[in-house]
Amino acid sequence: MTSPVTSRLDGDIAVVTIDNPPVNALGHAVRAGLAAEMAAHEANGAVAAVVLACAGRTFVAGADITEFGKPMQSPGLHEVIAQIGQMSKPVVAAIHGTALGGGLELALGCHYRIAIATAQFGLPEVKLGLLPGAGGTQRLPRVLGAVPALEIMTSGEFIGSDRALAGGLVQRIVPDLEGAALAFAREIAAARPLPLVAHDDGKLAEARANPGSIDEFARSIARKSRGFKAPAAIVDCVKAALDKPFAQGLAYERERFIELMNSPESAAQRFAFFAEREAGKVPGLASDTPTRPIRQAAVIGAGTMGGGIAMNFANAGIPVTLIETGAEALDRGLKTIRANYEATARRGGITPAEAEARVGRITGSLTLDAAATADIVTEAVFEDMALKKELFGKLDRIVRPDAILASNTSTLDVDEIAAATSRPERVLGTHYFSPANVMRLLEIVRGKATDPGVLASTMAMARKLKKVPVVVGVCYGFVGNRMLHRRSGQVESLLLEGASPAELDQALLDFGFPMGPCAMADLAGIDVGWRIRQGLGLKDAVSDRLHAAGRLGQKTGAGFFRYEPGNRAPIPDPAVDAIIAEAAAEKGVNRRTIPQDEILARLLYPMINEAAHILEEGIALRASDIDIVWFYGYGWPVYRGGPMYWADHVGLATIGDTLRKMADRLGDDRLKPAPLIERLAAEGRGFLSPKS
Ligand code: 3H9
Repeated sequence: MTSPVTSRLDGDIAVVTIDNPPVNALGHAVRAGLAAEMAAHEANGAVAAVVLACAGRTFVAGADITEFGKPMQSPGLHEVIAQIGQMSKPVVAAIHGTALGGGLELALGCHYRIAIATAQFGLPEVKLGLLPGAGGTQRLPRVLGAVPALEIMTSGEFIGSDRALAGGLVQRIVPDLEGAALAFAREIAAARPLPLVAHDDGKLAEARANPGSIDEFARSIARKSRGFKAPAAIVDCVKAALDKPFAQGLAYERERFIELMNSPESAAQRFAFFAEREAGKVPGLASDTPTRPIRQAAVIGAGTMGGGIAMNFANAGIPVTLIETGAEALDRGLKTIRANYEATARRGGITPAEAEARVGRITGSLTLDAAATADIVTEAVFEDMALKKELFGKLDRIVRPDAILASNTSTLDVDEIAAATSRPERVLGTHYFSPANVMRLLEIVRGKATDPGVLASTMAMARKLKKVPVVVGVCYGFVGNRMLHRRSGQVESLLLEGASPAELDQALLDFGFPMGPCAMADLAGIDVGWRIRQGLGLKDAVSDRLHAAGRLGQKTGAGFFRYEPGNRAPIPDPAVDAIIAEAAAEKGVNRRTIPQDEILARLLYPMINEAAHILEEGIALRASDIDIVWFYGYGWPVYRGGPMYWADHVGLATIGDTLRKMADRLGDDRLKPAPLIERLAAEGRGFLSPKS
């Protein structure tokens, strides 16, 4: 097998090139190739300096994540980096694309780094539940200072070449990498001593003089990263960088890296990384399916959803027309958008000029004709089939023949909406999640007639809008809301049986959700759920009573909880306990104390059961897509894996047994385990187990 690492000589400069598509990950063959090439150049008296560069679209984007969890083959990355550090001639990393994780650590182990202006740098291991394990926690603080390095490592965010140059992470920004790298290598070939980050701890002086700054950072990161192990471990490693000699700091980092690598949290986060990439692939949809770029968009409906959707386009630099029927509603929608952007600018998220530019990309209109030139028209009007069909019929006569017609329906039949047009093949659903400008999930609802090019173009658009697209089929509520509906069904019966709203919420908060179901209902508005139930002819003994009492949630200062003015923190309210007790008495329910693990099973297992039906019906393409929906649409804690991954770890036999008992006790046949759960449990498999 040919090595992914090769060398060529340009006079007395050796150029070592890593060519390991797609992202030049540091798999075993690369590490072994690097070790061999570096040893050869060290031994070759005709080589005065070495340039380390990468072929393809990027510098090394990290260790090879697919190798994690398996025994590591020698040489390890830290060994290769140590070998470079011991060389008697300079090694220059020449960086383009993204130098990430082990890639940046490799570059930090070289004597010099140069980059082109578009290069980006980061240590995103934290997103995989890991810490930089090849010297990153010891070297980056020595280059940038302890707190700036902590910010980069605990957020996983990338920095650009301007910041890298200013901080001393790179020595030079060059216009053309190849020629400039050779010239730079010649320039420094004879300079001695060879500079190594490990030898220079001047930038640590500030944090050493003020250890309180690290403690303060540790406290703030602990608040923000509840349930995640890696951020605190990164802080510990930086403390080691401050307190211990370099070699001991490195050893401590290694120990903590291995601990995280073997943790269930990291295994779940690594699963999530690949699941997200998998969700972008649609079986039968060729990766080279031609797509049409979206250059102009229109959104119908200037309410909360429509406004949020329009902001997505504006954020991505795409001009968008926001269309409403009444001047007052349009004006309100546009004002809200402006206020949102101004608030982001005040918080420092974007500059005031950028806020103005984004507002400037959104034009209001009171006529549907304004959608005539759009590449995609997104409907975000009231959830009413007759209204949507009428609108799509009208749009059909107005929009360009090649325009995409998208509905933001959260429940309705996209095929029925498409049938109201003469071009059902150009219609699909784009289901955004509230707040639409923040939440990253986009359920793309493929209708039975949706054209592959329309689907591919919408997925490409989603990525441009920085969304995570997941393709789903047509059914009531699609993937996310259909499952959520099952959870909501249990809230009422748990309350009647004796759990308090605070106990319900605490069970999910402890599991890692950012919010419990009762606080979430208060945020969305108790009247919203009430209106949906009215439409479906459903009743809810507790919520209907809250509604009748005018407890509409946060907006009225009371719902399942009460709220102090100007404060969103939910406070348990004895008045609600009385309402629940009254409802339970009326229904003749015997109340009892319900343990937290039972609450959790009652809330989550019915959702998993519904997901099994969703999978069997082919509404989701694969189990891991369901996990992605829950990470990005509902705040499912990624360190537990998604509902499917988690269910596999609980065991489908356990879940099936519990569901069967629940169904019997509550007299609810919908809780009976789905045939897929029964079948997989009988085979000893999980949702995500490969087919044997
Ligand atoms: C690390 O470095 C640990 C060290 O500190 C210590 C070691 C001792 N490995 O995202 P894309 C695949 S931890 C294996 O669609 P983009 C990916 O699965 C690592 N495979 O492209 C996909 O495969 P497929 C720290 C990887 O242009 C294909 O490449 N580094 C890896 O949108 C294209 O990926 C990171 O966490 C990998 N490291 O974005 C960086 N990376 O085509 C992780 C990617 O079969 N990577 N693949 O589906 C990224 O953030 C993005 O992939 C990147 C490109 C920004 C590079």
